[in-house]
Amino acid sequence: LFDTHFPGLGLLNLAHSLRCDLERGAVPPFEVAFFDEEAFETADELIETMKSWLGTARRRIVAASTYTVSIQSLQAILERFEPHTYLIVVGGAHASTAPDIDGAHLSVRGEGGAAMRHVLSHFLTSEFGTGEEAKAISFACDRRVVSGSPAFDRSIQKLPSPGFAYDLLPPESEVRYATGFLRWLGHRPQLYVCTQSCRARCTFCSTYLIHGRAVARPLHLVEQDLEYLVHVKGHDSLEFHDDDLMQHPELDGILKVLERLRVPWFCYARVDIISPQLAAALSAAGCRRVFLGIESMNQDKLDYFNKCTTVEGNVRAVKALAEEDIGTIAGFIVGAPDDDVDSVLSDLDTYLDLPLFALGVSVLSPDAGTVEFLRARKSNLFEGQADDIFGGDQRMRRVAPDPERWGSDAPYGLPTVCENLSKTQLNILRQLALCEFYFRPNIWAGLTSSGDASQVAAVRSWYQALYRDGYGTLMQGDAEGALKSRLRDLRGSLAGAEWLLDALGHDDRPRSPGSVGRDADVRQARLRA
Ligand code: B12
Ligand code: SF4
Repeated sequence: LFDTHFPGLGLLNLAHSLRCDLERGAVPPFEVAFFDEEAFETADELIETMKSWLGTARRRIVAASTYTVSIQSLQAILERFEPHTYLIVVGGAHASTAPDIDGAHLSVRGEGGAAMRHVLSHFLTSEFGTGEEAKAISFACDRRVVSGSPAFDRSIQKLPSPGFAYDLLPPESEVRYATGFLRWLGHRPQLYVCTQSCRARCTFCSTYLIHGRAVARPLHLVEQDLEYLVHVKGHDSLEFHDDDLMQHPELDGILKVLERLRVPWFCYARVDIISPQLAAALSAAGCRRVFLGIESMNQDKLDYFNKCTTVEGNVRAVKALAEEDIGTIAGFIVGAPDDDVDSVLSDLDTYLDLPLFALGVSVLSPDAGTVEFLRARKSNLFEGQADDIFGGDQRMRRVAPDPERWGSDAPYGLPTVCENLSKTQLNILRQLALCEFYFRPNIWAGLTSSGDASQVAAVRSWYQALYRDGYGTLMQGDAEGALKSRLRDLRGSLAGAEWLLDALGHDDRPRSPGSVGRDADVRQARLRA
């Protein structure tokens, strides 16, 4: 009920880009379809449907977008396509940072428009793999291994409206796109981006490795895209998945367009630019939720993450948005090298004092290619075995989560980099932070304030899961010291709380230890992929 599921914008962008290439005669004739795993009950069904659509076409190409967390399940699917019959191309977040992927013939780093144009035009010719458009493609041929380097085509600046091939999405009767309840603003949301990359360089983030320098879509194209989504496709709410929508140089113009369109919307933003004036302008334009990458309320940690923000700035931004009735969803990262129980709890206390709508808590992940990843490789934590730890490749072109070794807690199949706390302890602190934040009557009231029955049901099902899997696990563990007293206080605050009975639908209680899942969201993300 509370699961998020969105169409992959990367693939829709590539399909649109190739269709534009076709119109100007830059690629040979082709047909394209988009297959969404969510529309199928099983992987078998997905694979059979794809094979059936590809039928007996002369050239059958399967293109897939990659995430580190789900790379193994994707590989298992790709390996079901006979390599002599289908050309398998991968790209996206994981391929850009760790391009050696089993089961793929070609792996593309960075933005894929130019590379796909090259594949369609030149594969199996002597020109394949040569020239600027082939720069991003890694492949092996005749015992020759070609290692591509990231390429950024900046196509978002030029592609005509609507920018993404939304028309390829399966009908709503087959797959339901849904946002998480934290960002739920309408019944038919759609995803959109009009900028790529970010000015900042936070140590844990890989956006600039995938997208290069920041780039923005011109206002007149954004206007046409948004009108298409609202007036032609009938979406009643929008989600901007730009890393930081505020960095668009024509933001004022975009806000005017949105004000005219009169749909509620969500976006991500950095704190440093949110002023009371900007918050007022966002609100007037229909903005109702903003995800702020606050990450920590401890200045040393912000500096360690190279966040280039301040604790005071965090407070100012949240208050400015709250004044305008915009709900802030704050990011909180636990597990920096120096973190310990006391530092995480004192960080959490500061969050609890902020006028937030919601909180997202994650355990610091040394994602491939990031500064965190490079630091982890060099750190003493892994006693000189870092190459082996991330997938067994010294050049770090192959990074594979290893859940058997590192567990399926977040970050899935990867080690953590905290020197004082184990991965299990970090995940316990994560659950504690979620419980202390959400198990407060004002937060429940805020999340359910829309009065829409389906939304309340989704929030309730999430609260039930948090109570069962989060609170239940916490109460069954052996806590000591500061953690023990926090748990006692938490239990005390919930005892007999009327609002909680309402939130839980009156009937949920923690299950036995064996049946308690530790990281349901990552597991669900994997299953979905
Ligand atoms: C939107 C988004 C989501 C949406 C997903 C919507 C969807 N269905 O795609 C939601 C909120 C669900 C989500 C979830 C997660 N996300 Co996310 N997400 C993003 C975000 C902000 C934008 C992606 C996007 O749509 N961009 C716009 C399109 C046009 O760009 P693109 O997808 O990158 O595609 C271009 C290129 O990558 C390339 N390309 C992409 N696919 C392909 C395929 C081929 C064949 C080729 C040739 C090229 C190619 O060409 C495209 C056009 O230029 C990115 C950050 C970013 N700015 O990229 C993070 C990001 C991709 N997510 C990230 C992470 C970590 C996650 C989560 C694991 C978070 C979590 N802890 O749960 C989950 C995992 C989801 C899963 N699969 O299991 C990381 C990825 C790290 C990694 N190495 O995998 C990123 C980079 C964030 C970051 N800054 O670190 N995410
Ligand atoms: S501000 Fe956000 S998008 Fe930009 S580098 Fe930092 S984490 Fe990545």
